[in-house]
Amino acid sequence: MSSTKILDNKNIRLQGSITVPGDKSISHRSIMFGSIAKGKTTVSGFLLGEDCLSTIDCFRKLGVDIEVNGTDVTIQSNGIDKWEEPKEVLYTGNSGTTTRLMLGILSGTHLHTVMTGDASIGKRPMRRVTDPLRLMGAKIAGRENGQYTPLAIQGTQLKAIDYTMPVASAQVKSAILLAGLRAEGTTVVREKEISRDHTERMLKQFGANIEVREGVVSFEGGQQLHATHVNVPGDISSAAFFLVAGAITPNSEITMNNVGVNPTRAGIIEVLEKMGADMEVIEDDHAAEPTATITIRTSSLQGTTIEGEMIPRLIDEIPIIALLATQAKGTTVIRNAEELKVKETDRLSAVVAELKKLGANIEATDDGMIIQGPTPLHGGHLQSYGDHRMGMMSVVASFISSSPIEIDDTDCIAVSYPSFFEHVRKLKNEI
Ligand code: SPQ
Repeated sequence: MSSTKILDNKNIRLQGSITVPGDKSISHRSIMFGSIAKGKTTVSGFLLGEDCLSTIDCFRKLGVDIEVNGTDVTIQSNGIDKWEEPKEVLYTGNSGTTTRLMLGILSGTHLHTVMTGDASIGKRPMRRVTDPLRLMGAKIAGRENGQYTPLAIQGTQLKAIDYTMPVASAQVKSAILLAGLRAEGTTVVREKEISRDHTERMLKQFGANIEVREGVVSFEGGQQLHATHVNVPGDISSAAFFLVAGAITPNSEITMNNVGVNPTRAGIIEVLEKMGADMEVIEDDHAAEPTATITIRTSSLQGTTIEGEMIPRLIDEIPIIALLATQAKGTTVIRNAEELKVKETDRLSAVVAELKKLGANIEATDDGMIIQGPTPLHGGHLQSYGDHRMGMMSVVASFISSSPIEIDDTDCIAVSYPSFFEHVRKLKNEI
């Protein structure tokens, strides 16, 4: 396996401030919306992670002119009606967001396209998207009746649907809404638990008339998007690793500015507050996406229960929250998190297996885990499973382990946080 790292972080503390990279979900959407709209869209704070670069690559293959200059991106598009039929397969890499949202977008175009991704994408379920899209009239073919990539999409005229979501998923909701842009009639999506709402916010930002009320999103098809400027805030899912690192590593204090704190993403802040973390959150911007400056210090933590509507608001943070819980006094119970089984890897089994190797008292349940703490962790040899969030969780564990931690395949961290090790070096001080 490539990029094995042996981390000996005994006797360190974390001190200082960092600016976490741009939000992955919003960065993807900025390229998608900017490519659909006719004209020039500019983006600042774009995440140069591998997943978002895959999205750029797909739209370039559709003939959209996209220039990247540091974290500034310029998208010059003639609009969705003028996209070119790509001669090559669209490669979505490791990105579930790219794959699922593109399905929704491409279904309503005039184009034939084929999409595939890496080995992990090849195992992630797509019927959750292809089924509702087929109800809209989409023509999609793929392995196991459209469950797995590679997927071939023959664009066609779509019709609107009124859809009640069987799982809380922003990717499913967004794929339907993006297909709805090209559909005849009013598209309605109903959610029992609210998933991240970046697509709804960005539709408004690009001038669409959309109604959002108590878990029901509806809007009229055929609306044009208008090119604009998108300011991408820092990714709270990336900040989460340093929020937990700061709380569990002795003698630490970390400040992060410009962190996106959209309420549909900010579950980890509520959990840290409930667990008694020494933390300050100062909201600074109320633009399309709210942001804050967050300071966290070494904390004395209590176990808690995380379940229900909270789960979609911190779904990607559960691996690092599990590590946090090993250092909290008492029992932490995580329930209703079965969606973790279909991420880049089965994050439920992976988290339990890896933290057990370090001596954590953690057991898997059908839909979550139970963790008893606090437990001192020792070193060990961990796998990342090629999953960026598992890789970063293992690195943070090394800040409190009594002996070195060896981690296989840390290259995958570049999927969402290419400057992660640089930030670790910046914050790390030997005591
Ligand atoms: O894009 P991908 O690979 O699915 O990335 C993940 C992640 O950990 O970064 C999930 F594995 O984030 C998803 C998130 O879990 C990104 C996302 C989005 O941008 O809409 C929504 C969530 O997925 P879902 O399945 O709940 O809709």
